[in-house]
Amino acid sequence: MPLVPNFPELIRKKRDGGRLTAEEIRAFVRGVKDKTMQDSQIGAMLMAIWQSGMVAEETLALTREMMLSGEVLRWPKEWTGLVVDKHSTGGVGDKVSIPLAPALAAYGCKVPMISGRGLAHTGGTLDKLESIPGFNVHQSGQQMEQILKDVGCCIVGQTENLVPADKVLYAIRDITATIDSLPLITGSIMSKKGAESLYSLVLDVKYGKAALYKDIRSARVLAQSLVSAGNDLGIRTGAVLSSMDNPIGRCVGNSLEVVEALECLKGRGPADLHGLVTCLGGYLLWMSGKASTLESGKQEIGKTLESGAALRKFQAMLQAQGVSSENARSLCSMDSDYTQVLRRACCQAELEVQEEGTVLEINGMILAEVLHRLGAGRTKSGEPINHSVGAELLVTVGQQVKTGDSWIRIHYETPALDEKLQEFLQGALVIGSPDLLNHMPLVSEFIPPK
Ligand code: IUR
Repeated sequence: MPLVPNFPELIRKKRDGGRLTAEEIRAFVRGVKDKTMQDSQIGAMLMAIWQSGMVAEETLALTREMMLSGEVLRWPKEWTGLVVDKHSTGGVGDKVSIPLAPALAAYGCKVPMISGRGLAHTGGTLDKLESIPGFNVHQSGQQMEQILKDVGCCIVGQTENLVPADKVLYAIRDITATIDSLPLITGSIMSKKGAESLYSLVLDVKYGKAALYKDIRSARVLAQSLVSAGNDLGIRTGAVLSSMDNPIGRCVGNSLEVVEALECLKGRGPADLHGLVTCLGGYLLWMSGKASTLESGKQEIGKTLESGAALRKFQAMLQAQGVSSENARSLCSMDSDYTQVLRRACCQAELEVQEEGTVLEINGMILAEVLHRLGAGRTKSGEPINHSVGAELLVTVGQQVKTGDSWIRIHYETPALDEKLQEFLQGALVIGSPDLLNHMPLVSEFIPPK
């Protein structure tokens, strides 16, 4: 390669379906990191990758180069076998990481979770946690190690030192319609997990109407790509395929999801959320040899939620990441008035059921699109979001409802929930006969480590 890479040439090669060499991929990632590549060129390269794809070797080279764009964390020897994590491909109402990280810490694991912000219509753990005043997602490697020593888990974002290439690519993918690309997702997720120097990792690969991949077959291909990249990096990596048609839990939107995650940590969360947290955590414990069966792994995670041990870890993590002790205590008390700490939107509106029957589905994609338009997500890189925008579902799938029952409460400010949006939102509620109910379990497949 010449000293200054010819970026238009690289973009052209990928655009025309060529295979990039490891050296060319290194030049691309370096150009992203040191800003010698312009944002317009980065956007064009992302679109070329989205269109032409990458073979497995290119995807692995991309993942490694992204990981090496920053610091690769190293942990004390005595933590060998203890450092674990979970990551999801994103969904609607997916707040699983928030209770799961402290639950794993309560079990004795070390969880250096590097998460992301909202991508397209899906929510991001970092945005959710930033609805808590003072919560600081920017932590150095040294600070992360101290928090893992003192607490056992932290949830942080990419920085100039930690997977900086993903920090840039993630934000540009979000605004260039290049999120749903197998090599880009693999590079993004697995570079972060590689930089965490994990022993073991569980991935939640979602499929369905509100997921990036709509059908289980393409989600399975993505899961296999992620699992093989993980194992190539020396991480014991397994995945579950889970359905993402209806939102997870009853709350969608950043601060409302924090409330629901806290309820789960207090042993009172919705059954589907509790089930997903214990399933993913249980699978991770089993996969990494810390539980003898999947069932006992699930039970161990369940115990940390029911005993309050995970909640205490979460409270300690909040304080370690900048939340005042008074606010952390208030959020984690069993009779918390969450609005003392989390800002509540000034306006709420409830929508009514328009026909009698059984709730067959609450379309997470439609709901996410409405919340996005109300300010819960971004359309420009780095744009501020309104953490208080969200929705509470007042009915669940399988429930019998009557005309006039309230089915959803929307929290909004500016822009307002106008008639057009209300009409669009009504399309999310699917009512019908109970024999049309889908009885598929949320988690339908486990992909073991290679
Ligand atoms: N989470 C990430 O960290 N990166 C991605 O590309 C997706 C989810 I999709």
